[in-house]
Amino acid sequence: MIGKENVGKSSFVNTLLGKERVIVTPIPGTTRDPIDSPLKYRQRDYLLIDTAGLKRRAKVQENILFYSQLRTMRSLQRADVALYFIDAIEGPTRQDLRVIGEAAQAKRGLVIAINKWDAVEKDHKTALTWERDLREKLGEMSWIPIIFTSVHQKQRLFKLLDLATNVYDEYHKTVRTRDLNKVLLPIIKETSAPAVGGKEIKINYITQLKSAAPVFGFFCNHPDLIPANYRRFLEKQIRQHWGFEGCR
Ligand SMILES: Nc1nc2c(ncn2[C@@H]2O[C@H](COP(=O)(O)OP(=O)(O)OP(=O)(O)O)[C@@H](O)[C@H]2O)c(=O)[nH]1
Ligand SMILES: [Mg+2]
Repeated sequence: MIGKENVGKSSFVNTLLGKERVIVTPIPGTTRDPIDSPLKYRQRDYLLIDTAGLKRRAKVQENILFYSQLRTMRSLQRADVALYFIDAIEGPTRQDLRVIGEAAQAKRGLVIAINKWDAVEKDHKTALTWERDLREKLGEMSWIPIIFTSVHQKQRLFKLLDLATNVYDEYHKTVRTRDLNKVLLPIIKETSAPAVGGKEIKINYITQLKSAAPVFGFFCNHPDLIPANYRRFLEKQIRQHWGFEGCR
């Protein structure tokens, strides 16, 4: 559980556990150190790691801000999936987006929870608009699933846990080499990488590599000539065919 101070991370943990395991107050900075709580849910074992919230940019000196972010990144190293909490009243800030970007870089599974959804005045379109705006801000990180929660009204809390579980499973999924080649080679033939300096790029073979995070190897000549946008195109094809929601 990561995110800024006072967004409801500890409240979420308590509600899942069904007891007041960690301290909740309206005062920012309530949680000081990461607190681990085991949880059994649908025959699976979880370890919930409640962390100290990120300090708000405007309120503290640079060095305090730096250490609060370092602390969050350190907790992240211990996690398989990070649940990034955003305060619905406040909306996503630049700081939120930067830390989400760093979490994605750290190759952790990611889910974004917009909490305190109860406190937002809304009609039937609000969630859609909210999600669309956030996805726009996320840009190429729009593979991160987004869910609207309210700890106070116990809305979608176990759904959030299910989503995190799904991201974990996706993270450990292996696509068969045969399927990868059968699906992707025709696509690559149809939309090939642009030739650079008269050199034609030929991708001959694709396989998923053994790694902690999903990684795919594309065997080809001139790999250094493949432009970033063609790599993104291939990534998008993999996501379209095999999901990998919430995985970097
Ligand atoms: N309206 C509303 N308030 C909430 C919700 N979840 C938590 N809160 C309130 O938000 C305040 C902060 O909750 P905490 O759970 O302590 O937040 P935190 O993210 O753990 O904060 P730090 O430990 O400071 O990082 C408390 O007053 C909660 O009652 C929610 O879904 N809706
Ligand atoms: Mg807390």
